[in-house]
Amino acid sequence: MGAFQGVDFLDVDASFNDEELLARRTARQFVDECVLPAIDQHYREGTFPMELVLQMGELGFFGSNLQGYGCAEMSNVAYGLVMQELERGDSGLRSFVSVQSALVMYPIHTYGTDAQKQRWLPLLQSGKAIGCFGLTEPQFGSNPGGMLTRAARHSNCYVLNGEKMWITNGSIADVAVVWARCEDGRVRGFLVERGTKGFTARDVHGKLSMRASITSGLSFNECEIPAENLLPGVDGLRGPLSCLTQARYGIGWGGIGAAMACYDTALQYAKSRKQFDNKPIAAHQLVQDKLAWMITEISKAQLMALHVGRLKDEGRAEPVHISMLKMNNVWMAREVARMARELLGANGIVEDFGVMRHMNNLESVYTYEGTHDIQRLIIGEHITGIAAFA
Ligand code: TGC
Ligand code: FAD
Repeated sequence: MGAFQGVDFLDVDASFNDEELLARRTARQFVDECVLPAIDQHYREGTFPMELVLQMGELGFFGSNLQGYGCAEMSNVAYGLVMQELERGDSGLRSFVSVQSALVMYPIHTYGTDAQKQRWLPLLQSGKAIGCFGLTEPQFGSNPGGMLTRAARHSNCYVLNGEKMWITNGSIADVAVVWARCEDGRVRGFLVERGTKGFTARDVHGKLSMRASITSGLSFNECEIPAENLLPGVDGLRGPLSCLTQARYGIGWGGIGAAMACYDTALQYAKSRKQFDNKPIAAHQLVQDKLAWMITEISKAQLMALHVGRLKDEGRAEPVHISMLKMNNVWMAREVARMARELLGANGIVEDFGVMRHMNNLESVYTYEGTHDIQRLIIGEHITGIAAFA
């Protein structure tokens, strides 16, 4: 397949400023030169490309839309374009950056003490430390409010007991942002450092999706956390849910990247693959119908991402806007990946073309950060005023 030239049917590029185009160019080049040559092997072997972490730190990808502490202070649109390009490489790579930035740096930046910020943010920004975010439990996924993990206050510490499940970067994290229910019934966030007695992490094996990403279960058994590791700036479920809003925003852009990769591959393939009378399959109406559908959906997704990004930069994006962005753009990417796989025929199932890797990854993306149907219910609650979760 030829080099990726971008996908921009509606000239959305004209709406990006120089800073945003530079961020995209930097991430695009990084993905082309460093990610794509290595990703198939990592996916096959079920390993995360750790060798890229420090480089991503140097390029300013971690916490890039946050202020201070060495962060790149990009606009939310520029941050989104970085996430788009990373997911054009692989959803696992974008996941790593989402977790580090939106689920670990964001809560420390927004709810942490000065000492917590000084200690962790420069390390996380540079990639010298890795973070993870523990909200989901074996029995509580879509409904984190049911969590069983408990934090009991002792004289100078909290004692954590419980289990977290499906945690990206769990076993490689230097610091885990863990959400637990306190004795007063309120959910609070804690910074749990690697090596803390009573804290263990164990990887999930046998994944057929997100193979180039580490996913772990976390266990807390009479795990003593110094009292100063509590995130003091928030209590209640609003704490973790506000972090999800940040991460869902990045995923909304990331889906475009995975879809672009699949569309670009399918278009190039359809123009070169010949069947019946030595004509390219792109000459058939049914094939053009699929390609036209794909580019239309990608273009709509780009416009929504750009609009929500501009709202976020103006401080006007509501969580429900971001739910719509995540829901639509990941659905779109999953459909585009499936259609691309179909257009490649048998070649669609081998690793060389990448579409099946994206397709499998997108099954996880469709489910995590709030499933597609949970985003739908969030929108439903907003427009009707009636919560339909229970
Ligand atoms: P509810 O009563 O609606 O809300 C409780 C409090 O939270 C506030 N709130 C939000 N704040 C900011 N952003 C949001 N998105 C918010 N949603 C709600 C709300 O205003 C309220 O505040 P307050 O001050 O009045 O107390 O809570 P609920 O228990 O009814 O939950 C509603 C529901 C189902 C929407 C929520 O539980 C939900 O979003 N569930 C989905 C769970 C989820 O998304 N889990 C993701 C885990 S992390 C992950 O998947 C990482 S993948 C990482 C990767 O590799 O990329
Ligand atoms: P369930 O909640 O059991 O849902 C199963 C099905 O039931 C879904 O289709 C869902 O839409 C549907 N459903 C549930 N409730 C309703 C309802 N009220 N109405 C209609 N339908 C409903 N979590 C973290 O905390 N941190 C992480 O870093 C993290 N990383 C992840 C990485 C990967 C690769 C994956 C796959 C998951 C990760 N997760 C993480 C967990 C993820 O957030 C959960 O899987 C997700 O929230 C869904 O929870 P569940 O899997 O328990 O599904």
